Amino acid sequence: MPHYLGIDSSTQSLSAVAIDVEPGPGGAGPAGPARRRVVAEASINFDQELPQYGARNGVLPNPDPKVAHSPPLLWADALDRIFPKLKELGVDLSRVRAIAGSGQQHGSVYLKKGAAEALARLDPARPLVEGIRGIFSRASSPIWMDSSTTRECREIEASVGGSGDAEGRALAKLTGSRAFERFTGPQIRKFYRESPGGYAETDRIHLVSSFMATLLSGTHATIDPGDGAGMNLMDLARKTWAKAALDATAPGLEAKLPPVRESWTVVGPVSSYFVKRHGLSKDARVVVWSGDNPCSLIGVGLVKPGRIAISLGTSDTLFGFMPAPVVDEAGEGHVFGAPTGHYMSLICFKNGSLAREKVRDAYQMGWREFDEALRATRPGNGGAVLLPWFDPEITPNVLEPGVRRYALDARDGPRNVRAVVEGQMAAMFLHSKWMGVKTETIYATGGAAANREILQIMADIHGAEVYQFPVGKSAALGAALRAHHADRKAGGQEPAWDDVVAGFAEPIRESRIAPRPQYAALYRDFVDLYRTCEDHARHRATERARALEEFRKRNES
Ligand code: ADP
Ligand code: XUL
Repeated sequence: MPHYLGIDSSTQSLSAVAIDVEPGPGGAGPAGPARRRVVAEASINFDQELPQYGARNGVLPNPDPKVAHSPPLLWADALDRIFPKLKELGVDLSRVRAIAGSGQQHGSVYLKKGAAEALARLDPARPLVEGIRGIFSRASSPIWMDSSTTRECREIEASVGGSGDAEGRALAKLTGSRAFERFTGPQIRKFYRESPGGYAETDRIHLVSSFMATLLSGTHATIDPGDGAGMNLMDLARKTWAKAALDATAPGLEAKLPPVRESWTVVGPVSSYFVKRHGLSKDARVVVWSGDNPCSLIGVGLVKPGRIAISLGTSDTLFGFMPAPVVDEAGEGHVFGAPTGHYMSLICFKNGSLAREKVRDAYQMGWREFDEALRATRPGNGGAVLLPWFDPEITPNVLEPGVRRYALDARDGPRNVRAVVEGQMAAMFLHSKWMGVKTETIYATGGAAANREILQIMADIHGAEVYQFPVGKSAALGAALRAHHADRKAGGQEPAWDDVVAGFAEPIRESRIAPRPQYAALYRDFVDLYRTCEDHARHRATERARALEEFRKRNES
């Protein structure tokens, strides 16, 4: 039976999921669940297994809380090390027919001229990182956690929409999102401004996703509309680079970007390095990689409208399938391409798992004690609210970090634990209203979706039933399913997405967590209360930022 491989290069780890799919008569489906199975799942945690790159939680420490970069060599090293792990788990790599992948979104990698040539002549006797050290024109990669480009965001919005377009509506209409600090366009503009020499030396700018596919194939890979939409550079409707956005970002940019191609594009066969070093077949296809959220959309089977998923990973995201793009023009939401060729809506919260971990650690708890604290405290927490902005927050947009507590004693561990989770879930509920989806069912994924106490609060606050999945690594699974889909397309078939995801991306029926009706009214009140706290904190933050600006204007020349 052929294997398909999905690899997810995320913030804190790199994971792989290998699946088996029986082609069925004549190579087409529908193949039932018995003929489809996950063969192996493997993972490399960056902090634990590759500490020599100096990252913490996958990110390079920086004195400026707004700056977040990672070393691209770390991702490459993890890619080189995942194949022996899969082999140890019994995966016959020579049977892999296609590999697709998923990357943390928005992050960018800057390569010099000659990078593809260097990749094509790598020595398989030596580790990948040794052969690629010289290909970068920028040593580190800004990632999605970076929020240091507010100036560039405003410049790009004004350039595309004119100075009257204070909310970036024109850019949102064109690209699917107003300008966001972590998006690739503003990051590229900052690099161009701060390091014009480095920008000039850059021959190609890749996303994490297309960089990883480039390593695997030894040729510059294309970008798909799922990840391309996270750049503030792609015309969302046309799925091509948008001239107005390119011009607003940096000169000569189009020549440095790979083209946008559909999510089932085959980049080429796997490079001879991976064939010789790891025993992959020389015919194995590398399929264009996408973003982790678009891949998760497939990995939880959201190939039709009507349901949403919440991913509780390093970031918390809430997303849903969208048949045609409906943009949140003035808002906090995004529209990305979906790997099916349609669209998806998404909102992203930066203070996700790491915020829960910070609260857990502050009271010397493990996840078991964290769960006990949730069980020992009451829904609504007596009106306590915690705004968990340990780092600058994306949704709502808060650039000055700081945890805010209302009616909550910082010394009270159990109530702080409940408050962080209730605050996060209330924020998701409030900020997802623009999507206009009536949420009756939520598919939960990501590392923290293993935690049923957290999911109960999710169910109660959203008033929706919540399901877990057998494969926790939904982004890697979604990538493996995309590899299967693209391989069949390349073989001349038109596989239906329902059939592609069948038997894999299905929730565990018995995992259902129902919303508890006795708390419905209480949580409606709680969401209102939460909103007033958020408004209060944001109002004060804006006031302070203005006062600071005023102070600097008057007193620093
Ligand atoms: P990413 O793919 O973004 O690197 P994952 O989806 O693998 O992240 O999720 C990793 C996170 O899952 C960890 O940071 C951790 O906080 C969280 N996690 C793991 N187990 C639990 C648990 N039992 N309860 C809550 N959170 C958990
Ligand atoms: C989505 C986002 C994050 C990253 C990292 O817009 O910024 O979810 O994709 O997972």
